[in-house]
Amino acid sequence: MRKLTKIEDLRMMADIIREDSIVSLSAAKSGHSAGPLGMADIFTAFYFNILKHNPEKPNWPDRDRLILSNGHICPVLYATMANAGYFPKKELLTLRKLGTRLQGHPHRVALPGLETTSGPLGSGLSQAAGMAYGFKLDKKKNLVWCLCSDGEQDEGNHWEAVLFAAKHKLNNLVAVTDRNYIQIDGNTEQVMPLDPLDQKYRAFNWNVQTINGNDMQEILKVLTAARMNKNKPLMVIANTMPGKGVSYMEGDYRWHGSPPGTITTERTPAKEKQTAIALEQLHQKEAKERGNWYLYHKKLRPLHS
Ligand SMILES: Cc1ncc(C[n+]2csc(CCOP(=O)(O)OP(=O)(O)O)c2C)c(N)n1
Ligand SMILES: [Mg+2]
Repeated sequence: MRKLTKIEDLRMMADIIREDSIVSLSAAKSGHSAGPLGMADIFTAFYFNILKHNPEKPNWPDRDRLILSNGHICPVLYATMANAGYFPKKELLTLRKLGTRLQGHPHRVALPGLETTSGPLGSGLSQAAGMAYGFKLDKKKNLVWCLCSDGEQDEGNHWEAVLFAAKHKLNNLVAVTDRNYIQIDGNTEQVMPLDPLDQKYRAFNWNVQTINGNDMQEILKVLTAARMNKNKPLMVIANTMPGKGVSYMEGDYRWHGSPPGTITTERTPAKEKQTAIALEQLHQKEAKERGNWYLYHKKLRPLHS
């Protein structure tokens, strides 16, 4: 595993992963932008610091399990896995193409390193809770992490898993909610209110932590401590900015399911300029954080440079 321990290195990697997500989405001409950009910091923290995993041995039995329940944000999963060494970065350009291993929703059998096939929202926490329970029965120490979105918590199945995990005191299960307040048709609180989400999980007998999901320091602190989680399952509510890093996407639900170059809003530049502007904005941010580190680790540069 390629481990990064310095906060500035992790921040820079997150920016590279944002750029690579945009490059692959633009090449695909379809797919989801807002969630991947918002979750890039958390994915970076997982694959470059927190997770016990080995890209060269994806089936290593002692690995942690990371389940992506909201499968539609997989462009960021693929960009992170490629940078972590699971497959060549140029394969990111095959996103959503016919026959690719990088399907529009993750296909476990196609790509080594994926733990589940996902896309139907609301089912990932059940899968993760089942795995965590299995590890308990087998007296194994593996940790199960489950990434979920806020919109998918409109699904009843999600809450059945919440009950199950609390009943079995699955302290080896840590879920992270991408609390970006958007879903396909608008703001979550208008479509189907979830707040106060932290109190709901406490009432269901979970431990709860709330973090700024775009602050690397906070992410590392809470996810590192999560390894010591005791007595109950843990929900980390990560407040994130959908579309993080691209000015015309930030906070706008209309980018939930579209790549740059495909839609016009009152905030967007002309369609044909959207990809270039997104990459320029992300690249400037990355360049600021880059310093000498970049020269040393040149091979980690973004796909398009
Ligand atoms: C069971 C199910 N119903 C509907 C969909 C279609 N769908 C895909 S993403 C999405 C919005 C979910 O909200 P969220 O995950 O919070 O969106 P994001 O924050 O990533 O924009 C919907 C309704 C689905 N994938 N599965
Ligand atoms: Mg959401």
